[in-house]
Amino acid sequence: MRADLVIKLGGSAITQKDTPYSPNLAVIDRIADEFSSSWRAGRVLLVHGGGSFGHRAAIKYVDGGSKLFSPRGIAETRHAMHRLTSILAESFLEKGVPFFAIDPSACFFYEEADSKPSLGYSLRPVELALSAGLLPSLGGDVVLSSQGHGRILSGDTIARILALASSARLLAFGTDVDGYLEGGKHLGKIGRGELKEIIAAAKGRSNDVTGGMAGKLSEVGEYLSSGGERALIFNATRPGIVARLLRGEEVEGTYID
Ligand code: IP8
Repeated sequence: MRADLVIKLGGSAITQKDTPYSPNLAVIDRIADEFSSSWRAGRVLLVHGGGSFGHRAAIKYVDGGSKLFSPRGIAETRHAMHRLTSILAESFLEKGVPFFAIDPSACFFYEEADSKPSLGYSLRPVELALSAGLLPSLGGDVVLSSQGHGRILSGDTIARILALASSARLLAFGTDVDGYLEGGKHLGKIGRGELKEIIAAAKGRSNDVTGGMAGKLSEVGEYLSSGGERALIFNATRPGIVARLLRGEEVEGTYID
């Protein structure tokens, strides 16, 4: 499988994080418009986060980490992500973009022995969707474990796996901030050698956005050390950036390579 670009749309950009189950339709519709003008079939993979849908549902049931033991909780979380995915699909399809949702819960799974989770998956449906001229789209999800429970699988992890599997030129994380912020200003570039220190600093800060940022930067670290080429953190709420990424242009944000 070969793709140029993997774009993850973070829940902070596409939902209203503080209002349960509410999409940010203005941002979703604008991004769908930008895909409609600038997307070319066969080269882009889309991933999205859970925001006030998946996280809202899961928070009632997770065990303090990422496990869900309640069948009802697993099913509700899956359904919450399904609702958000449907909203995205409607918007993209209305603009003529063949958004093709692939449920990670149906192609990712955890095999666990001695409480060591190992993530298994088949990306063949993603590959086939790409070659069929569709826009494959996967959301963060709850996926099932061989031990009989569910586990939250972040869209950030899915995006990293897809970028590595498709030898993408760029793994781009869209958030609601302008990149990695240090002292109120965003850094235009981070070298892979600086990443460890920056992740430790980001983890030490307590607000939500930074917590999310530390997770993203850790995925970027794993991506680069597994052979990934280049990653980006950008602001998906700013008009025009997604269109420029789709056209292969440089954009504002924090590049990490
Ligand atoms: O927002 C989380 O995905 P993320 C998915 O990409 C669920 O971390 C189900 C909470």
